Amino acid sequence: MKNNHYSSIGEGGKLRIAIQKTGRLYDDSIVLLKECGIELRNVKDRLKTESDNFPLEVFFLRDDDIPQYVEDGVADVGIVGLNVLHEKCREVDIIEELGFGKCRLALAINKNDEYVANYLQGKKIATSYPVLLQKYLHENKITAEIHEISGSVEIAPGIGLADVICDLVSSGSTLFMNGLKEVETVLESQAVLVRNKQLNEEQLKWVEKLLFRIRSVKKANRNKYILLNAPNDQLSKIFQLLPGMRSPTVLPLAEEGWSSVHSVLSEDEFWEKIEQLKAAGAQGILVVPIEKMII
Ligand code: PRT
Ligand code: ZN
Repeated sequence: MKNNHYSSIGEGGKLRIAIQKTGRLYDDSIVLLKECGIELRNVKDRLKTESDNFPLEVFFLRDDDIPQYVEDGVADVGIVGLNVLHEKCREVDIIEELGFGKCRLALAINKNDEYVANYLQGKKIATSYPVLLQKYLHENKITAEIHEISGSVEIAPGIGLADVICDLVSSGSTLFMNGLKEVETVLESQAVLVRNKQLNEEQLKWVEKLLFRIRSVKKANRNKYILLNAPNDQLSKIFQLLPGMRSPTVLPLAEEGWSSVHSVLSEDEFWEKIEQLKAAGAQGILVVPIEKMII
């Protein structure tokens, strides 16, 4: 299908985004757009919807179809798992990792088997990801038989269909419940924003605006706003722990010799920093979420 479809940006048109219709990526995709301040008209039971406060049209599709729709230019951008994207081998640009839908495509074997060297040689492996598995086997010089099945891959060893499986894993409980253990990672995956390769200037401009909002939301989600009280003679120690965006904000408290310090903390170092701040004399620590972070 040709790019620059009639309803894309230009002459009152809208940027078109493809997201999963139902499934594991649906809720997070809708929440992300919402956090970006993009309000969608009624999204339930629709093939597509649009926003009135951002020029965006949303197509709801099966995740497997999203790479092709974006490659063909039926949608300008899309949200899809890296696992599906790489399996489908479509020519699109990955423009942002979105941090949700995290999982890994992994090889798993019977939990009672010892995973010795060359274990996989000559084995029968069941998977819904034959392309990614073939690539992995080739790169690791393993000769094995790929048995492609479309769902419930985890039951394949139990019914004698395969010796090994190659499937998506997140918590690992499905493997555990089926008497399997994970032995190799084929691909680390998460949802990504992809873009058609031939967008025009106007389309690119709106993709950039969308991307700017997504990055601000992601940054805000990764950070917390922190407020604390500290004796003035401890402030320099506390400043070292809290660099903030530029430097912390300091306000005097009504009680002499004390100050209120405000700053931003990244989630990754959060608990460690809180302990260090307490040890440095901080009291009354408040931590609040940040809605957007524009730097
Ligand atoms: O209908 P449509 O084709 O759109 O949906 P789908 O059924 O193909 O996909 P869906 O909704 O199940 O998953 C969409 C995407 O979510 C996947 O392509 C991945 O990118 C991502 N994702 C993240 C996962 C998982 N985590 C996941 N755990 N997709 C599937 N699983 C399954 C896995 O296949 C296994 O059956 O969950 C089970 C394992 O989970 P744990 O937690 O027990 O390890
Ligand atoms: Zn699917």
